Amino acid sequence: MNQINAKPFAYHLPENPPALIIIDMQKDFIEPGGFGESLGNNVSLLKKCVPVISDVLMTFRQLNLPVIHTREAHKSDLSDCHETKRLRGNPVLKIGDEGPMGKLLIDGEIGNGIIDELKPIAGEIEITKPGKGAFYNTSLQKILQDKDVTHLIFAGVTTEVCVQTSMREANDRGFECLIMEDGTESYFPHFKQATLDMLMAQGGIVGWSAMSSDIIEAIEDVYG
Ligand code: TIU
Repeated sequence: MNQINAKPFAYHLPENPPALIIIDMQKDFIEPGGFGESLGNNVSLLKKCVPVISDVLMTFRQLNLPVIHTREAHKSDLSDCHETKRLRGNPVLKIGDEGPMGKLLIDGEIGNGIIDELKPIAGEIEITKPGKGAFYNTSLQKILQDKDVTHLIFAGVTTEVCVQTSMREANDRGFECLIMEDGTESYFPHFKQATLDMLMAQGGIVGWSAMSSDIIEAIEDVYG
């Protein structure tokens, strides 16, 4: 069967394989001393999805399927960072300020890099994005169209901010989107559940959700 066991109903897998879109698995959000913690969050809550995403990533790598990693990042001169974003939340350390892992949310700094467990390898695309959504001011749409990719499997952090925004942007661009239920986390567990519910409501108004084990099983079955 060319489908993933998903909610609110089965997710059809097309002939041209889906891309795995891993959103913002960066030290800045997952490790202490980064942008996420500067906003007052308990960053330890996000760790749970790391081994889950790693398992699915290994499946995509073994089958040579498309993988895209995103990073929320700004230029060091902050020319691509709205002042409104920098000041929002009135954090002690703002975007661009020096923290223990380098300048917060700035491209090229240690803290802005993807965590070691999920580091991109040759052939995988890494996109820097100045917004919460992965399509805003990036070349993601063109990259996917050039590869004839129509289906996207989303994982990463945080569920209700960058993952949800990216999935909604993708849905409006005509992509068939699925979110990996155990491959995403939020600083607010009840926001994670609310987001999953919202995305899937009304017959999948934004898309589908599925567990990593069901994703791996179907992907191996169809593309293996
Ligand atoms: N603060 C928060 O929950 N998230 C972000 O700022 N960025 C992402 O979700 N990547």
